[in-house]
Amino acid sequence: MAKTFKRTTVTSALPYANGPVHIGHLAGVYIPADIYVRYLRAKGEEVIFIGGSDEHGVPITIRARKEGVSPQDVVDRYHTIIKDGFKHFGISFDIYSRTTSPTHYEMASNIFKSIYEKGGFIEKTSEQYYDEEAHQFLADRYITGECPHCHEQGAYGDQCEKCGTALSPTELINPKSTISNTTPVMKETKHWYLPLDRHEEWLRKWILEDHKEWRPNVYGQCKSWLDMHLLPRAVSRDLDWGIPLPLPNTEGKVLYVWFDAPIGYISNTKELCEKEPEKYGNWEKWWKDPETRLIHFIGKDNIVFHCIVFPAMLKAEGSYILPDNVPANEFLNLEGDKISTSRNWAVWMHEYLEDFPGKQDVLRYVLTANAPETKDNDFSWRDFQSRNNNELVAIYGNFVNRTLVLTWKYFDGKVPTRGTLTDTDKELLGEFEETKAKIGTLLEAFRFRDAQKEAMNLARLGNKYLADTEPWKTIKTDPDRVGTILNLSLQLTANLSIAFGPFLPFSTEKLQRMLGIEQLGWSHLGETELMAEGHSIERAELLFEKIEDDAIEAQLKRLEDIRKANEEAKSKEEASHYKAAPQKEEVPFDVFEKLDLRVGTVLTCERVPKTDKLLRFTIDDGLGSRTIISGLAQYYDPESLVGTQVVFVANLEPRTMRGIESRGMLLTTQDADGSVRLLRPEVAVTAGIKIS
Ligand code: B3M
Ligand code: ZN
Repeated sequence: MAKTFKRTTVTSALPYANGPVHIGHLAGVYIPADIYVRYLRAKGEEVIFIGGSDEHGVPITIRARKEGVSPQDVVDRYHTIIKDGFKHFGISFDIYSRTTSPTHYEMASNIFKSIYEKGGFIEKTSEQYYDEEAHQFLADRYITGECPHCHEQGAYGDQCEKCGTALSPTELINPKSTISNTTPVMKETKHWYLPLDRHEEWLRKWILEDHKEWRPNVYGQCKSWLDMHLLPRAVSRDLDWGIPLPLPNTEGKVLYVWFDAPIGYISNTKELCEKEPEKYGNWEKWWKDPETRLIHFIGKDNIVFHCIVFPAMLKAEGSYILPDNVPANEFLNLEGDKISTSRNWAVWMHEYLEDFPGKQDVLRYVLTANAPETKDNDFSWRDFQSRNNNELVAIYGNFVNRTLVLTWKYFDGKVPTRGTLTDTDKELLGEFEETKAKIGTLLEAFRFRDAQKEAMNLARLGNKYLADTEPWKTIKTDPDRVGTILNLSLQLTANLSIAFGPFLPFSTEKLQRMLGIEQLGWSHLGETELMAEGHSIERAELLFEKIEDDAIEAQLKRLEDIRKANEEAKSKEEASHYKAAPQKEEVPFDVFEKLDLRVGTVLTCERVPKTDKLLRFTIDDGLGSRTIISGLAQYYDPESLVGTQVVFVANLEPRTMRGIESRGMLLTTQDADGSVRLLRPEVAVTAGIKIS
């Protein structure tokens, strides 16, 4: 039997404060979490929604070093951008704090100490790379070298980005410290480990038997981790950015970022409860009372930390509850390609808010409609436009607008009286109830995409109802009947404002204002008399506006520019790693002499019809003229070549291509970035001159 709970603690992954938040984060974590929390609040449940920035970890120190600023500067900058963005986007956290807060330092240290005192860690000494010039141990990311697999130079100590293999720093060939560029040495260091192997047994039962209801992707990932057996995991690091290890004689050591970050959920709860005790009560009830249900919203790359490592930490500490569910999402792609912060291949939340002011709900709607709940999904700007124009505007917005406009036109903006109901009317009213049950069930199962679809289906029914009853015609013959139709349409409109409430908070607020109704709780969904007869409504304003092509094209152009810039950077990068091909076998001079190489002058040059690549040259070769076909059409404009000189092999056997006999071959070179160039003499020479 499902357990009943008194209250719910909802957390959403703490984004690293070393870059802004993009649509992948929104679709995967923050929008679903926000929908869920808004739904619980609308039901009047006791719920708390915790967010915050994750401000530790090596990537932040690397970024700071690159920019020549302190890690604190980096996290201050991004924490503000992220926090403000969430606020404008309507992610309704009860608190959005950060892991550099004093409350968090204290909480993380205390939890570490508590586990330590209970004997929950093991200590191990191992050898790790140390930079003797910088006097510090090197995090994996601070070591580069040659990949033992693909022999790429510049592979990192934790991964080769070229072939994707996970590495450990000792596998790198010829390792170098990225701090001093010197060769690091091995040195002994002591660390504290969480012995996950000791937790394996209860984790197996707790997840694999007691939580079969978890999403298949989450359950499956946990199962494969557990089946591979768990090993002790280090929870300390030699680093100068992080929470100092709260043990004597451990200078230079900090808590591993994945140890402190999830504790951030607890610290932020404490900070909030201490700020507003009347509203939220004691923080401990949100984390220690077995009647509290804990839900973590995260992306799929964080599953192991939230389902295995963090629960093991909490269990080792002993006084905390464990998560009841971890509805992790898969990834969202952008225009068919993986979202990437380093390649700037993303739609950033703060930029969207600038480019589409007031359209938070549109992005919320589209990202929920495409939520990667069961598999990776794609965001495209064309789909964004069409979901806005064909669904939000044409279905929901259109129904609401027609209802409000007609109410003004025929009834002076007052809710008309309801007369006898027809079968069509009764059918419509029946749908309200049903929708309520359907949306509620889906939301409780974390199926946000389908839940939103149900709300839209209700709006669809509204349009169908108006099309079937045709009040604009009936008004001439039976105005009382029109009163009934619009009364019901207004009831439906009020219902839609509740049904869409968790998904589209901005439009809901606007609609409820136009309808002149208070914020209506979820329990009112399904009611058929929300709008009292005679009640006045405001004049209709559009809930959604059409998005024109130019706005979409501007976004596509931006992405196209980024794609081009990335390609250029990539070929430059490849060129910088270019390795000359090994030398071919030696040949005697007389073999070389057999080749007849000459300079010629281009007389004519044109594209070979119906080919992409071929150019047809007529060359003055000193003896007369000859035809040569060459695959240069992608690199040269044929007209620009007329009159220039080329070098060609004169005595190559003729070849026929596309029905044209080519006598000889032009000499070219292809650079490491792929660009092709003709070889020519430094200054013009007589046509037909031999090369030797
Ligand atoms: N900052 C990883 C991430 O943003 C990490 C999540 C922490 S949740 C406690 O993907
Ligand atoms: Zn490699």
